[in-house]
Amino acid sequence: MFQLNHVNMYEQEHQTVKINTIKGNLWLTALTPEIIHIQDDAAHATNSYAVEGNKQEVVPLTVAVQDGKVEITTPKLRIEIDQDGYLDIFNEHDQVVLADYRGQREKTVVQFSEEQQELLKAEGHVVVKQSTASKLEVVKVLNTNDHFYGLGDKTGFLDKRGYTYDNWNTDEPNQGEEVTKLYKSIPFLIGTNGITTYGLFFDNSFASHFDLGKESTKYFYYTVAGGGLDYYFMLGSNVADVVTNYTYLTGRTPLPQKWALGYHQSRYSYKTEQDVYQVTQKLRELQLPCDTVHLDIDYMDGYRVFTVDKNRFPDMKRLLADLKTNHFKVVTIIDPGVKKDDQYHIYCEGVKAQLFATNPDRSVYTNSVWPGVSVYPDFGQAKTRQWWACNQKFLTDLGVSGVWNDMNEPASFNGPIPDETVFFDENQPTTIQKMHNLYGHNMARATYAGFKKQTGNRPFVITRAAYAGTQKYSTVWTGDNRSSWAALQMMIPQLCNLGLSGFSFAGTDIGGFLGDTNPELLTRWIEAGIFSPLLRNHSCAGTRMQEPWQFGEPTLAIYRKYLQLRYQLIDYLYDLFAQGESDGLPIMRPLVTHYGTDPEVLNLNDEFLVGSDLLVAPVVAPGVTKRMVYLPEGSWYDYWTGYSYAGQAYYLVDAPLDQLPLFVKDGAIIPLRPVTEYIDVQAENMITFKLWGEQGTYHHYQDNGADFAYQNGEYNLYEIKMTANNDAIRLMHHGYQPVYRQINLQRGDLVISFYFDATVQTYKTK
Ligand code: MIG
Repeated sequence: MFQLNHVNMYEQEHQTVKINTIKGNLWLTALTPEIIHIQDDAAHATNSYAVEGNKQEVVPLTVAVQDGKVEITTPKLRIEIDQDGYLDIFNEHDQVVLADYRGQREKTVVQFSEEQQELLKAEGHVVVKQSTASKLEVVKVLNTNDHFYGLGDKTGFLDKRGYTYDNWNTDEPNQGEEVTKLYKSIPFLIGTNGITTYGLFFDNSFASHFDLGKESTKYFYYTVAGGGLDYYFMLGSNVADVVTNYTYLTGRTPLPQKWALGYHQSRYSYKTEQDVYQVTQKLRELQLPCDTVHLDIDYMDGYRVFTVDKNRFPDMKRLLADLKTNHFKVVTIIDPGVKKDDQYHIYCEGVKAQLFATNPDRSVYTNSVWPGVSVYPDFGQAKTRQWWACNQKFLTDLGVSGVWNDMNEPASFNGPIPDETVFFDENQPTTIQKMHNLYGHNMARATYAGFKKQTGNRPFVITRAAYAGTQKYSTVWTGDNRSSWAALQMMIPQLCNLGLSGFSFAGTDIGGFLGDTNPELLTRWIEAGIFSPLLRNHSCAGTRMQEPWQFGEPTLAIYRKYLQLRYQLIDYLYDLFAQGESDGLPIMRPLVTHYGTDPEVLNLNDEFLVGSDLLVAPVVAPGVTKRMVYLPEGSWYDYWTGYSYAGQAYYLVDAPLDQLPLFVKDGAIIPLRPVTEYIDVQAENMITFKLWGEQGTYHHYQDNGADFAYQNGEYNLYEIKMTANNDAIRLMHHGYQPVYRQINLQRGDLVISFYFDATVQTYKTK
């Protein structure tokens, strides 16, 4: 075997250690005591789209050579790297957290022959190609009790163990549990066995593949089609900690404009001005709280982006101004595909400035999407992103409040974009193979920048495709789900795993996009989805209409009841978003986030937490009027009746059609706002805090709900402390004018009102 002497086994420069192994150099950088960046030579030279800025903190590091291994120790962990390039990671209690697998892979999955594949296709089967993403391989030891979470929007169940997944952003209308790839590529995995927990983030945008114990029960592996070995290991004492570390690295979901947390009504499409007037009038007439209406592709002139069809929308600006007086915002869709049309300024500008992807011979690459023959803006280039950002002005000038980015995997109707198609990685020409999974990320980033510049407000962007870190710029939805019970069931693990992958602001199409919904499904969907951060009802052209009034009563009344609940609880959600800027924790959380040592919750797919204080156990099957609920450690209260339950037990609870089983943790204080039909920050002068149990403390955040002034201290922070013999309200930070005039503190049915006394800057009872 290759022998290295101690002297040249490693080199150290500050917090980076370069280790000379028989597989080549490994570069290990300690970014924090818990986060280690691991790269090979190829990766060491590249830049990251997911991680922005320098994430390196000062970490006391010791490096030594022991028994032929290099040992790197931080205050939290130790890594041992041997001469063969294998690496094992231990926590401060000397427990192995993650070890490289030393054996050979057992390629156990039997493949169809080419001939068999042809026959299967002839029979009408879709033959799924095996992943070819195999240039580089990372194989880690799998233990009996290991469970996996994260990976973004993937289909299936909460615990990813035993499944395989691919990262290649795909416009996939089938979201069945067996599907391995969807719209987003978030190569981030959380592993836990209840005792030790870690995160692994593979920051490589080429097509990649995870096998989490399907091929073998002894190991799990990651392979990737190109680029270098580039991953981060992060330790945490539980799942929540790992999410905090991961979002420290790739960025946190920023605080949104407050109206964005309201209800959004959408349809493919509200095709004309009259459609939009009708739907908004109906929403108000039926007292259905709503803040936003979405315009799908038919508002454009022949699907040309940054245009309006003048026949259908003769005066878009006036329409949006009218809607604004009724407190409605409008979000418009923008696809990336630019129609190839010599009379169209966007196309002409892009060709002239060389902003589109090209064939290897430098001619502009064309494929086909909604507008017909189209070209693809090359968002990997700064100049394309700037141009795209400037084009948002067309929308903001009309009064558009947010942008919905679709088709940015990117989708193509005329076959996949060929591998050799040239896309740039900043100033370097490369190919679609590297830039494909980054396409939606860079588009959303440009959109965010444009909206921020034009409006000065916190941009509201929704994107379908994403890469790790896109959460910094955009919210996401899960694309074309179905109006089926299976899709409703999958919403919970899908949104929970998106949340654990940094995407706090996520949602599904309420009621289902493809196929026809029905009253019971829509009702259960609004109940289950009422806490999804992005709350939008959307459905496909050609399907049954799906607005809350389409099915009469009792659907309408139940739908209204839950929208009202959402609006009452807006501040609870907004507080979680504010908190999320510093801890990165999502709004919708699987129970494993906080109760990872409880084996009952490791693959609990039909319950979730909202923050840490609300537990939601929706009905997600037809004909069901009772369901079993698992409540974790502690005591819990029924939200509707106040009935108290002991945790770590299963209960059979009533869930008639109009009732969402909802529980509150003992000691929680929940902010409650009077029901309104839209979110009006200006009208906030009274709020109620309700205590569940004997005592609790709560921090409430308030600002103008719109711009970035809060980052300069223009916000208020209130501390509510309720104990057996004393209730107190403390204004911990007062940077936003005004403050609440009245604050009510409630326990059970008893409400005590406090009023602001400006002379002493405190709240007092009268
Ligand atoms: O090929 O814009 O996922 O939400 O309504 C379909 C029309 C294109 C797909 C999106 C969907 C949207 C639809 N779009």
